[in-house]
Amino acid sequence: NPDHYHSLSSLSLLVDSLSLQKQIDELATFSDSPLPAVTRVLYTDMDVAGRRYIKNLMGLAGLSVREDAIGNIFGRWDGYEPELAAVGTGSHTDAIPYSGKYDGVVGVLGAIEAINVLKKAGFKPKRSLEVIMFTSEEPTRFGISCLGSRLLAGSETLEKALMNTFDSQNVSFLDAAKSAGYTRDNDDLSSVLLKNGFYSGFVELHIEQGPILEAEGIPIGVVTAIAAPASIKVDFEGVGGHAGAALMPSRNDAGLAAAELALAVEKHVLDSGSIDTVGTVGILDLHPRAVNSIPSKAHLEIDTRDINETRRNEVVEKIHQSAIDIAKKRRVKLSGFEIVNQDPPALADSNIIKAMEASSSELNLNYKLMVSRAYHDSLFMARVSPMGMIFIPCYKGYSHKPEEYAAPEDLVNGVKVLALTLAKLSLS
Ligand code: HGY
Ligand code: MN
Ligand code: MN
Ligand code: MN
Repeated sequence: NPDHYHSLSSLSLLVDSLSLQKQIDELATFSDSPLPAVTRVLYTDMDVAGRRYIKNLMGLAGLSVREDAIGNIFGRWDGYEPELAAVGTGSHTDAIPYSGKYDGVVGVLGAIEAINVLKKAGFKPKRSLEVIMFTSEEPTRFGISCLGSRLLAGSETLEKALMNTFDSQNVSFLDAAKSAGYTRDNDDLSSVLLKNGFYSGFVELHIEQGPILEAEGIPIGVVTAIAAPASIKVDFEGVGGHAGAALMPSRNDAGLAAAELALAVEKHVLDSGSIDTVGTVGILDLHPRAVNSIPSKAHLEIDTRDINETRRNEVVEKIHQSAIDIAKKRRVKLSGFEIVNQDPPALADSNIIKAMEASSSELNLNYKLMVSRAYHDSLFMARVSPMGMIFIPCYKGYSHKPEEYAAPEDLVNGVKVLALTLAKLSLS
């Protein structure tokens, strides 16, 4: 019964730290930016090379591998009661431009290593264990975060939207997927949706991407909730003109409208009344992008989040109002205001939290209950399965930049807690 988990302290869990580090370093070489920076964007050649690498490791771990229509990769270890709902674990291996080699990767390579560790320990799963590499967690290519897990969790709107989604080079999602060998047979993506109850539980191992665990010297984070992310695309249009000859009263500068909105994002976030509200403008493109030409177009993309959904939605509303006010004041056209995603937060499942706490304690590892301010595929898996996340410390909390780093002993601890948690959930 799930309200307590079998003590599995008899299992001797031996993590092959050297081979795990070698895999992390090898996977990082599949990158469109020179090391130590990693860039691996959905359906590019480097992404396809990374996928091949992961499928090979899943095969070597004795997992049976399958891929769905958009390239979510599943590696299954059949339990002795294979008809029961399986226990899932996994993360992503796509990497935003000029980022690091641990974000997401730790939860995919670490999950495969956790399987190897349990096999070496002679563990026999009752519920099958399934490692998932989600097809793309980062919003880089199509602006859609957690695209793979969002679709798995059954988003009809996304299914339809993907029929008419293009990247910045005007390549359609379907053509990009086909170029990577997916959606070959037909454009029907409904097969991707997971049946409810497909997993009895889902656990993701991830670096904290924040400084708390390292600062407090605590080796394991047990995530209780994942913050609510939202992203917005905004376009302003003015008449542009000659940067020298047009006098100021006659200008309606789209670039300055965007700059003012960016500062308005910061203002609304800081005025929210909580340190938990965050926001930034990560993309700001000006047209025609010439030093002596008044920008006639400005495109900006905003990321704002909060642990509290209502507070986050209030900030989104205020940003929209500011965009309208700024456009009027500066006599530019607000030619686009698209809320790309405005997701609710997710709560971890109390039983899975208990299993992660018990596993950490059995391994004599101190742990801290904490919220994830970054989003993850677990945010969407929580919609179709009880969810849990295990954090390990990362150097100064650095992430989404080449200095991202997790120490070998932290990787080993994370894999051990994941392995023991999966074992407990498999027997529950
Ligand atoms: O942006 C995020 O929160 C995630 O790391 N992609
Ligand atoms: Mn029992
Ligand atoms: Mn990330
Ligand atoms: Mn991640």
